[in-house]
Amino acid sequence: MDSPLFHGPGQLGIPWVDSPLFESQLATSSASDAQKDLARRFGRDGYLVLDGLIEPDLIDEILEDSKRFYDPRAEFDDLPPQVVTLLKQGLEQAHSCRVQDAWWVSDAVKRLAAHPRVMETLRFLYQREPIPFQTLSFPVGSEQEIHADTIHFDSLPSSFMCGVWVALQDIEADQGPVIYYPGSQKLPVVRLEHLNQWAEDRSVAAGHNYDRFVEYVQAIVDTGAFEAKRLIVPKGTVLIWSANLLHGGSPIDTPDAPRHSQVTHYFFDGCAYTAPVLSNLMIGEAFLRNVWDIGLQRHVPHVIGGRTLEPVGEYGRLQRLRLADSPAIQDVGAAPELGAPGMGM
Ligand SMILES: O=C(O)CCC(=O)C(=O)O
Ligand SMILES: [Fe+2]
Repeated sequence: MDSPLFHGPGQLGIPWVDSPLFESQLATSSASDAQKDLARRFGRDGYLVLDGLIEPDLIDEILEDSKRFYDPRAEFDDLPPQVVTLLKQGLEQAHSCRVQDAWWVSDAVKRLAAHPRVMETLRFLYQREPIPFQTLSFPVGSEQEIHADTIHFDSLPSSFMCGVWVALQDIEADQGPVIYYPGSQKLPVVRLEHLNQWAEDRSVAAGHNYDRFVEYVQAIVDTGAFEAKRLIVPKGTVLIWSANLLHGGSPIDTPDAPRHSQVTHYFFDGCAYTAPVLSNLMIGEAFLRNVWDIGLQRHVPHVIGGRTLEPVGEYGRLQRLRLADSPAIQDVGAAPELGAPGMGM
């Protein structure tokens, strides 16, 4: 029991609040009673609703900037073409209008993604450094099917990921509020092998595999085992959901009702970062995410147990990982170039 692995929260490759050692570590922690309560609730329910964290002025600045990034005619000549494609592609969707990674063109979006009070809360909940790696800006409800983010974004070891959703306006029941299922984060993390699926080299397979996942989640919801909650909240409210919590966007009852919100997705440091829906993790083939820290504006390496990993070989879009400092397997092949920042899905 002298190993630091068992003393320090955040040392194990299991998120702190899910760890069997959580309660005993909490008992000896210097955290305030209020913080302890927060961590316990996050562990039990898989989410937290917080208010008073975000300055109204910052939200107004985002809303002002969003007029430009939601405008389909806006031109961004100073940006790399692949970033412009990224910014524009969600606007063209008939359903679920959104802009991915608007932080490229809005400093306010970037500041919300790396907001010190959000970062501080996540750092405490996970006892690791949070990495904001993707923003999604929504002018209307997403009407997104119920899912867990672990199918899109998961770490190795698993579940060092969360979403933070911020209401940029008051949200009422008819505007397609976020829907979520408290406690569902305790279900097993599901990957393709649990659904009898494989990731193929061609991207077309991803949609098919995702459909199977959505059917699986819907079957869980249909059992009635989890109570649905809808997020009807004032402007400025923050919802944190853990990676495996089931959530989505409820139907919009009033057509064209706005539902301005920003979601930022976070990983935590000391992990490798994958897209499970595009990976065969059961046989060590990973679609690795190219993680760009939006706050620090730097690339984040894949690290497990303090040792850096690098990708080797390529199987279509899939790769294997090896320890960068392991001489034994130096001859496996050269690591391919990593792509441009922010190009993860
Ligand atoms: O905003 C929503 O309705 C859901 C968004 C979502 O699921 C996500 O960004 O992970
Ligand atoms: Fe999600």
